[in-house]
Amino acid sequence: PELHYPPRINCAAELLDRHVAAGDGARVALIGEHERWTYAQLQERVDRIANVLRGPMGLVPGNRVLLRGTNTPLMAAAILAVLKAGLVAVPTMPLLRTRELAAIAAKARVDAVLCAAALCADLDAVPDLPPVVHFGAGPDGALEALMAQAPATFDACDTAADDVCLIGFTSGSTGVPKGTMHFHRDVLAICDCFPRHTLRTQPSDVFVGTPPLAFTFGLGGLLLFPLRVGACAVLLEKLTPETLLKAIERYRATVCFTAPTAYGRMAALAAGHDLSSLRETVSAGEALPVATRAAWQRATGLAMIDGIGSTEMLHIFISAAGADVRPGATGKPVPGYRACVLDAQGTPVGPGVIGRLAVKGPTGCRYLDDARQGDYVCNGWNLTGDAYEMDADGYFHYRSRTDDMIVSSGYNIAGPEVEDALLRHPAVAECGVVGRADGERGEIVEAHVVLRPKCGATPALAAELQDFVKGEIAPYKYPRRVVFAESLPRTETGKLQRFRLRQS
Ligand code: 3UK
Repeated sequence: PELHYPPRINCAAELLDRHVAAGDGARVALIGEHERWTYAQLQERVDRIANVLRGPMGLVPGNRVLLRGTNTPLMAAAILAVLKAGLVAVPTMPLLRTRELAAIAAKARVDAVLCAAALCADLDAVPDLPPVVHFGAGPDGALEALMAQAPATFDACDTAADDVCLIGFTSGSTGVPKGTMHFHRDVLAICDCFPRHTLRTQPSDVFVGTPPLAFTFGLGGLLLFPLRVGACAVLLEKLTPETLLKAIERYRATVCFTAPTAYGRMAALAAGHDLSSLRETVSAGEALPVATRAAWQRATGLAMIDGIGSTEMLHIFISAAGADVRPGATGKPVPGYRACVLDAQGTPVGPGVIGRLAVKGPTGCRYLDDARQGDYVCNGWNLTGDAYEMDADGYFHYRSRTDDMIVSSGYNIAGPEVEDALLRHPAVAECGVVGRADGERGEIVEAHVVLRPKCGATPALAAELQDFVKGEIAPYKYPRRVVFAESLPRTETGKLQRFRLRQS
């Protein structure tokens, strides 16, 4: 299906004002630790903040606003206000520190900063930053004080569908974070693809999950998607697997967004929790191991939706739900997107051949830094940096990041496949598999393993795990080295930091 939007459209007005105008202002939009806002109440907050931005803060359309805060209704309102006022949102991850924030502020050339009071210390040390307006300290918050003085209504800025409204920064697990620009129509397009066709969002849905709103996975899943259909989002700070389970129970959540590792941990803790309200659970950020999918299904009866997305593409573009789920595969292109697998020369390969994933659709990569653009976009196709294989039925199977393929004695070995095998062993809670330089074989397969409680980290167990892998997949892929660890290094977005395992 082709998506058509009018040439002038404001995504925040579409997501928010439409519901109030249609008489749905009394529906609950956002729930936080301390508040529950209807669509009408959210609209009023958004309008007051928009008036503050365009009034006392002196901003004009096109100006860029750095946002920093954990997942709260006020943070969500601030993001929407920036969009509604015709400004550009530059959301930043709560765990970023001074050095990273300085890099982002400089690259995005931000004109203003809105920051949760509890997180402003890291910004104080950033050089050449515009004045920081604090929020989230109750009536003492600078933003709250300005909001109280500002008019309660704001007419959405008359923006073009292809005006930039969002700059998303990649998590930058290896290098400097890269800024990706997205238009008003992109924000609407992601709402009209994956959630409409795969998740099938309903107005009665209650969304909950862990990804930060500053991560486009979280921005879509915990704010844009629910608002698009008039549903409700629960925004909670510092969720752990245990507190997320409690939140699902307490708010009778129907849709959950989080990363594969969190589902693995939640599956182990699910007994004793009433998760019967859940309708769909979405996993993204990294590959979903077959064992994790199975454990979650045993614990909840739910077939998980796996989906691959990226900051560059804004959200999920390959996925599957319900009867279309095929364990081990990510799925098929989400309606609106096309995908293929290319060889090193850029020629499409047929089923059963591993190559570089290429995708095309209503959204796509636009780096702030023009010099980077060719790294991701080639002949109109977006190259995500992932090695994928398509099967005869058109399902896409994730293999590894293109540059993470382990080459051992001439064999190409994908770390996630070995991880997938190890996770089927009852003693393994989490694992990460990387290549370790080796004089004889080039690289050897090295497994970092976190054991389940009460499993002893013994040489005998290491040998047992090696034999186990040889029985599950081609024996040459078995980990010649097994390292037991207490935990594995992960990014704020739930991704395993393989480069840190290789350095350890
Ligand atoms: C990897 C996956 C296998 C893959 C994201 C959903 O993760 C997101 O964005 P990032 O920019 O990273 C993108 C890269 O992460 N990846 C993501 N999902 C999967 N690999 N299976 C998956 N299901 O390497 C991809 O290129 O941090 C995810 C929605 C929005 C997002 N920004």
